[in-house]
Amino acid sequence: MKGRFITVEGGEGVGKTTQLAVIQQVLASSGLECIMTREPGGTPRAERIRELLLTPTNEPMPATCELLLMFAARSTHLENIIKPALDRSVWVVSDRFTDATYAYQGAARGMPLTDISVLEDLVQRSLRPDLTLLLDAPVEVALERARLRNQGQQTDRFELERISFFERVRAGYLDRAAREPLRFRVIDASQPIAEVSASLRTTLEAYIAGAKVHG
Ligand code: Z5A
Repeated sequence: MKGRFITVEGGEGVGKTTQLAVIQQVLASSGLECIMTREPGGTPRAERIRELLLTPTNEPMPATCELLLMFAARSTHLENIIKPALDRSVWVVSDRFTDATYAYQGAARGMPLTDISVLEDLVQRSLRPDLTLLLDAPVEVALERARLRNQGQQTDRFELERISFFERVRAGYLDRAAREPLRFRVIDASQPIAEVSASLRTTLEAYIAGAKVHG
């Protein structure tokens, strides 16, 4: 069976990192070799770009610079980690990918979606995720979780944004999910952790059963 490219998306604090272990466990118990990775990041160079993107500094970051850095990190991540794994028929799970760019730099920051689409084609050619798990919860719920988790830690550049920014991120994600219902599965992430895990498990097991039929 060929490898599949799965992305996990959702706003700040919605619970993606918490649920990655469940996803990994479902894949492993189905006998599938997989790698877990993240964006921005996933390779040493891309992790350095992540630092540039997340660390607040006195120099304002133009939205265009932010957009290009996201795709610069994605390019090295794709060529050095994601594509080689898929070529070896390994499944790849990425904590965020290009839907995050459409939601954050597009819907929230206001960069034209047509510009994002041009960069997507340039960097990814025809590669798109096979399955996207969108964890969705009201913004106040997710930000409160992030706030509790971040106590005593340094705030990153995105965490400095207002609630309206994260409302636009959420709307941007839901809009993309509505446009691509075959690729997206929207998971209600406002539930307790165990219930979100159970929904993810059921969704993923059904997807894997289908993948085993199609090869
Ligand atoms: N970004 C972008 O702008 N454009 C792009 O193209 C890409 C990214 C790829 C990366 O930050 C930032 O880059 C991100 C978007 C931007 N910024 N924002 N916002 P990151 O990777 O550091 O942060 P993140 O992706 O937003 O993830 P996060 O803040 O770490 O949240 P999370 O992984 O979704 O949540 P969590 O850490 O699993 O859970 C948060 C807390 O809630 C934690 O204490 C859990 O124990 C708790 N939790 C989790 N689930 C539950 C439930 N169900 N109930 C109760 N409590 C829960």
